[in-house]
Amino acid sequence: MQFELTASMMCANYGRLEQEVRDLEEGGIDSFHIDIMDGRYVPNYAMSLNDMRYIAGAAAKPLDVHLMVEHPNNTIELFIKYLRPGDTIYIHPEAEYHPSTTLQKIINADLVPGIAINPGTSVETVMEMLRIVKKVLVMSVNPGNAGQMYLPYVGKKITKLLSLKEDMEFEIYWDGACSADKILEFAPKGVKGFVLGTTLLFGKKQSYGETLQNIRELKF
Ligand code: S6P
Ligand code: MG
Repeated sequence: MQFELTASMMCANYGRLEQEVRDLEEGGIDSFHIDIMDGRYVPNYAMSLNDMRYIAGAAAKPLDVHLMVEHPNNTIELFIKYLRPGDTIYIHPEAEYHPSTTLQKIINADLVPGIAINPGTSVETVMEMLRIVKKVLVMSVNPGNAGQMYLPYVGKKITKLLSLKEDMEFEIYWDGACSADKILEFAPKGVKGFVLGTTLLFGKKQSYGETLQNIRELKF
């Protein structure tokens, strides 16, 4: 079964960041998920521009930049500048007065436009944007931290999005507390990719390569 696996780099070991990037790429990761936080939209800082810039320079695989910041339209050029065609930027629509203007900037820069949907945000409130974006990042935890519990009511929202994705031409990605049972349940239904953090990938005894191979060999 084909699905994408993305490494949540806020969970990486910053004492050996370049080696982390290399180990993940050699282990078969598909992309790097970069959680940018401003301490206002979410109560945390996690990663910032320089972290993203460093990983962009070290990585051959694409970046998947998740902006958890207020009014990303004000600062998005800072991020766009260091990204390559094919990299993705997700914004949170409720953090912006005119989210489609910000999405257009992402499209104009030859990047992949995405929106991230919080657990408490309904599909109906982002409906018009589903026609603009190529990717929808469904948050299955509240944004701000790694290592949180999965919020089960998010499953119903994924079912709704799955029924819209062909017509509106977007793909669905999972972010938050991603475990093997979630991949087993949602990959066959059509969820295209999964962000891996502390639940499945980081801080384990086995190597990234072993973990990623085990996930790819899951029996569906
Ligand atoms: C949360 C962030 C996520 C986390 C990811 C970590 O604000 O957007 O990308 O980094 O959820 O994974 P885990 O398995 O520790 O929840
Ligand atoms: Mg994220």
